[in-house]
Amino acid sequence: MTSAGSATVVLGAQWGDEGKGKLVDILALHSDVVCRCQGGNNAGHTIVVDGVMYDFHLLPSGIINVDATSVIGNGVVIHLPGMFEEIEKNVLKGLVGWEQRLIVSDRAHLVFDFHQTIDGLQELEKGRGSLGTTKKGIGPCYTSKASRTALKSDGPSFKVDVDAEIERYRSLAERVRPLVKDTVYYLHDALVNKNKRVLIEGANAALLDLDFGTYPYVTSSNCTVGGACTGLGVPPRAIKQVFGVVKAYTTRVGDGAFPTEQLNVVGETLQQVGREYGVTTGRKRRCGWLDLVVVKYAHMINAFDGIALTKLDILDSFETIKIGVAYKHKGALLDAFPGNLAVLGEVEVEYIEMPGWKCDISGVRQFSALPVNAQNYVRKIEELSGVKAQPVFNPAAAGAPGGAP
Ligand code: 2SA
Ligand code: GDP
Ligand code: MG
Repeated sequence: MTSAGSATVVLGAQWGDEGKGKLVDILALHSDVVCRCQGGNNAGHTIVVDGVMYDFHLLPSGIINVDATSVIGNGVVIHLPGMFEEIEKNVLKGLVGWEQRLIVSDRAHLVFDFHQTIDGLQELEKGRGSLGTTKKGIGPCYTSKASRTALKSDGPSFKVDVDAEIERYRSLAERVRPLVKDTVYYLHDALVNKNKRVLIEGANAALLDLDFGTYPYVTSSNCTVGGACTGLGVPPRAIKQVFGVVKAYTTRVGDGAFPTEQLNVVGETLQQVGREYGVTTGRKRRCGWLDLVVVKYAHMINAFDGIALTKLDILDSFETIKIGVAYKHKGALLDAFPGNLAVLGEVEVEYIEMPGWKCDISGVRQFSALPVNAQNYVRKIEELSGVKAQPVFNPAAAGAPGGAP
């Protein structure tokens, strides 16, 4: 649970889409402030409240909680048209009172339409070597930020109507102005003077981290715990808990190495039963067995206090279930997750195999009610990762908001 005067961080421990939105929605009930610290509207966080499915991209998933303030921090890159479209879409679904509880950092950088155009053109230019970005302009916007100059817009196949774009953003600037605040001071005051419970919602995931992920097949922000500090101005000491969200198998959307990927009926089953489609782009996600080398690597960087395990029910039909436990390269066991992408692309995965439970667990709400083979699967993840793991059950049945479909 979140505690007063401190921050709790929720992070993806794989390649994203682990179900962070679902955990954030649950923890937001015990939080006063819910923040996004990095990324932009490339992210797609799904939550289900009272049978209504909401997908958040830029807004913190906690915006649904009428008792919490939502903060879009300095580390986030904001596409204003996208943000207002997202708000309007969710208002139609029942989101109320957001004007009173959404704060946008005065230091956050803006994604312009031309950043998105450049993102698309760069992907096109790379052809078969493309990264599989969401084309939301995330990379080009962070590039502009890091270069400390306006992006040059005189590429050969690219023309910007600067005046028209500025005019369009001028009117959006008026709409966003009432929401803009110095969120660094706001959060300092909330934590230090007001003893508030702050929840930080990571976007994307460890293996998509610009520094620690499978570069260059990564996003352009730090999706590991450091990003929570730099993206909000919250000191490391304020962080009291870090939860890693782990899906019971692995998915990846976009290109890049994926050692436990199953290009067979196993992968197809996970994709279909798990309804693994990108929330932002609608792309089919690539699927494979749980990779503990990845989870342990993410834990090493983030020091998780606990693992929140999601989508265990998607494994219901399997006779046996595999877990990747080690990598071998050219016959030798590796003692680390390889930083070299060529090596990662060549590793052989060593698996352990566990018996499946072969029954429907989607209605289960507590650990002790899980079939013993499902309990064993969770315990094995704990044993191999060295972190306490807790399945995230759908709380909707117990009368609380949130949870999986
Ligand atoms: P980008 O657009 O520059 O951040 O893309 C770079 C890489 O990061 C991956 N990425 C993601 N991976 C998983 N989920 C994401 N959000 C959406 C979702 C994705 C979607 O929730 O489903 O709808 O396709 C996300 N955002 C970025 C991306 O695939 C590239 O590999
Ligand atoms: P995020 O980006 O980490 O927030 O995750 P996404 O929202 O992109 O993808 C996770 C998907 O899995 C969403 O559609 C969730 O509703 C769904 N989900 C989360 N937990 C569970 C679960 O335990 N069981 C099932 N069946 N679906 C789940
Ligand atoms: Mg997602």
